[in-house]
Amino acid sequence: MNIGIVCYPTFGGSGVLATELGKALADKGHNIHFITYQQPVRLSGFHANIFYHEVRVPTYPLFDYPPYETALASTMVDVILNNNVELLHVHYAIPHASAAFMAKQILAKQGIKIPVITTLHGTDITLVGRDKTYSPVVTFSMNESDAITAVSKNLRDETYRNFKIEKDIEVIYNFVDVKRFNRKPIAAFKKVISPNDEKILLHASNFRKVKRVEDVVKVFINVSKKIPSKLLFVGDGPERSAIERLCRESDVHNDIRFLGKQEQMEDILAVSDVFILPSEYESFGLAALEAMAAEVPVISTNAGGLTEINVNGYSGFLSNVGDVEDMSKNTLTLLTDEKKFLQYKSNALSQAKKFDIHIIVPEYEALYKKFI
Ligand code: GMT
Repeated sequence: MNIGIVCYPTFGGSGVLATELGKALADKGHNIHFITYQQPVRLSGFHANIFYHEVRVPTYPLFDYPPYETALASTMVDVILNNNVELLHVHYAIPHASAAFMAKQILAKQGIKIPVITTLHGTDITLVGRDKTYSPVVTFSMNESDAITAVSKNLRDETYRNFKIEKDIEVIYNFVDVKRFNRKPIAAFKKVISPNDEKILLHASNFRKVKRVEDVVKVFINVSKKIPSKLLFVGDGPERSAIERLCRESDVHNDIRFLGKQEQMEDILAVSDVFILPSEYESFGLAALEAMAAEVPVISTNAGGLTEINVNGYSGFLSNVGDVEDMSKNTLTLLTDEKKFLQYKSNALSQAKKFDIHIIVPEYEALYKKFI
């Protein structure tokens, strides 16, 4: 199949998932055309079946806001016409679904029928898409898509709750390449991070308010009162400088390291003991799934789709949003009982295997086949 994939090229979960999907489909022999404004971060090296088409957004003195959506729709038309693309798969509704609708209409005038699949990822529905500035266009373009998928049951239900959707939303869970994430720790790296074999807590996110990163710091302060430990932060975003300030004001600031944006998450996960995700909402929580694939138990909230991924008392623990004391207690339960910890590590891996790339990618292929 010749598939066009549209996504955000950044470190965000939707872009990561879309890029990994494209790479997996290319490995299976399909031709994949990425249409984005930058090379996606997880797309490196050369693959015979992968093509990258940049969306150029020319500026003009009149444009206070360069019309990205128009540029995107025009690039979609150009790529489809010149590469025999048979289907467009857009990740994140805004503005990808409406740009795809526009491209579809332009091509229809030329007698070309191009199916559009929209995959909803989370904030496109729960935060941004619900805003009345966007919601009429989001609702319309979802309904005009040939198929809609959501990355969890929770997100599907939230979409039905917040928008007037006239068709079925299929749940296709996010996935992880378990083989890639299940790595041996690099001893030299571990030694640098925890020279005296301290326990390592990890958090990775885009440091938005919805992630409640301050709760990670609070949990770490509680945990390090009881056992020697280190905290690693991966990622960057609007809340990062406030979090750095919070850390600097605490007694444990020397035990906290900010690693910034990282491409080799598997190496960082391999040295980590526990992954902390105290989000106010996650439609899925791809970062938690990647942690579980690396045998790292997850301490998370029970918000949104996290309950479908992390199993309380099995692959980790779930707490109410903001219940720092419970999250601290659960972290200590794992880190002070070696037998239990090893059991949870193995459970985390078993749970991640249910979302393995080899199980989920065929679900997308089957969906594409219905329309091509
Ligand atoms: O908030 C983020 O983490 C970024 C956002 C995105 O679209 O890049 O993530 C959303 O999509 C991910 C991939 O499907 C999910 O794993 C995240 O849970 C979801 N974020 C939220 O719902 C807040």
